[in-house]
Amino acid sequence: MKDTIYRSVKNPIKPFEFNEEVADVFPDMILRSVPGYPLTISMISVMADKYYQSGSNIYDLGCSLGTASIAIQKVLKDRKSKIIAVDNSEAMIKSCCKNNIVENDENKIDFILEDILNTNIFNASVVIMNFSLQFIPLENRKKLIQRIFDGLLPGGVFILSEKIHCDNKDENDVMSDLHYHMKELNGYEKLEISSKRKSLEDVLIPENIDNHLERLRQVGFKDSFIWLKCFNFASFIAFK
Ligand code: GEK
Repeated sequence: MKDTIYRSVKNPIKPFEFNEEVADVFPDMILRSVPGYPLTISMISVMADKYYQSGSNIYDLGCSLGTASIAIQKVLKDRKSKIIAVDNSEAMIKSCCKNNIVENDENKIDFILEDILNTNIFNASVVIMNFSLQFIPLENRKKLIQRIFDGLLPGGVFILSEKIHCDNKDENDVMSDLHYHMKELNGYEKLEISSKRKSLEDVLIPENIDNHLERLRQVGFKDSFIWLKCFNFASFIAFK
């Protein structure tokens, strides 16, 4: 279903919410809005396959419609694993449960409706936050990442994708302009783009790359690298 949520201007523009209206159009919305989304998903499955440890858990925190989990489930095939996919949007989790027709007991996905700040993370070899940390209040981010670190097994990995902010104003302007240009080429109108941007203000808070790397180091990750960057979006892999 096509995302036309911001096509007609509804004043005042309300803060963005992951409600049923968004869940219904989410695949189209994320594909046309996040540069390199399909590549990110397919490479997450490559990294999960590489770093998954037998008998451990995989967490997909802020899973939306479970796209990353489903890609991992496919790649792990009959390797025994437990994929725990968590989101606090009822509309998203309802849709996941309805659509998850893949019957696979070897590496089944448990879809859980929960705030990821409360998720019990243990025996994990792979933890994914694909564009979800940016929605967590700034003051809670370090505590959450510490819990992820603590729940990982030695050798486990944390894969983190985020919209990022660049401190250099010129660089930030170029990257944002390119992102908006991509959205226009993907069929969004200028007004739609600016209305969505307004609704995301104070809801999606991007940080700069150094903040991310420094926090990963502070909680204990021994190495963290950027494995993908496209315009003002980046994805990190951190090793315990
Ligand atoms: C993908 N990872 O397709 N607890 C649980 N879920 C949350 C919380 C929270 N506190 N805050 C936000 N979310 C997905 C895409 S979308 C990214 C992730 C985007 C959830 C929120 O409900 C939404 O489903 C998701 O994080 C962010 O690979 O829309 O830009």
